[in-house]
Amino acid sequence: MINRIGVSAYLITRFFIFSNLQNFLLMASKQFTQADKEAFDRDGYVVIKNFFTKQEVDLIYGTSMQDNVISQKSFDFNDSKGLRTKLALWYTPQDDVYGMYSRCERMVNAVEMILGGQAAHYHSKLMQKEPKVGGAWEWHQDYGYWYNNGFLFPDMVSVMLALTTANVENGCLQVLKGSHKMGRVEHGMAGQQVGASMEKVEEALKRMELVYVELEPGDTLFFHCNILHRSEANLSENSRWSLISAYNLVSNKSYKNEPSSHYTPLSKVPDDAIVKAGMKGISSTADFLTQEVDAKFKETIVVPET
Ligand SMILES: O=C(O)CCC(=O)C(=O)O
Repeated sequence: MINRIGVSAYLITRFFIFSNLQNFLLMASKQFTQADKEAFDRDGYVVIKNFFTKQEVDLIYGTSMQDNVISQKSFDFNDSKGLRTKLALWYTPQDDVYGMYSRCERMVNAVEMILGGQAAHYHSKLMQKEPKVGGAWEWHQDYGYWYNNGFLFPDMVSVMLALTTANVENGCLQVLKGSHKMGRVEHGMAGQQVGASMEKVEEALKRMELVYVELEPGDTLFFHCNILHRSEANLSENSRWSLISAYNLVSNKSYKNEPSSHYTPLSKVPDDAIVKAGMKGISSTADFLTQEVDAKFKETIVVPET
């Protein structure tokens, strides 16, 4: 009898220790390491598996799916075949669950390690590539656009959090490994989108490895603003949603009229801020990009002669 009580007590204690340890491991946030930074510098990108926990992704994805402001402020980006990606983009990060993602310490510390100085938030966007209709993105460098927005230095980086599985079937991001070292290449209109000079891309494809960046929810891709990347349409049955935050060095202030967040030092929040924010959606007063502004921005692109 005593023995049985002893065994039960032992099993219960073990259960509690084990489940607490499991919770602790789930909660303990991953940190970006020096080795990650070296991989980023070498390849122009790095993937950190489970950089955000399942609980955090469930909160961000769950909120975004039922966020009326996001759906009102989203607009379509058409590809050359008329397929479209829905996208909502805002500049100043707020106190909602998305802002906590952009501002949490583990994220900002990683970005500051990459940029080598104090980071500001350029913008965040929720990319919604829906089944069967989600559009393709032509080969481009983010700095191919941003240079025209008045940023003199490529001291900028994007961070993509997978909210759903991203794979070859649903049009995951493709990167050309090491292509950030080419520097900025000319961009011009490619269908309705702005794309990189295909002459340069075709040569680059002969020399560098094309990587399909397949991600599971919570996996996070850091990519250099000069890496060449594209994605195929999503013709699968499954959505591909991601939350992408772009950052700038505070000192790299645009000389154009960009919203001030791009040079305002980020106010970091603790890593548990996403969980604390819960399902807090974005305010309709956030400074969203509107389609009209984007259309104007595209007119500023100089189309190279062919
Ligand atoms: O996620 C995608 O399919 C494309 C994203 C992209 O190219 C970008 O954010 O620059």
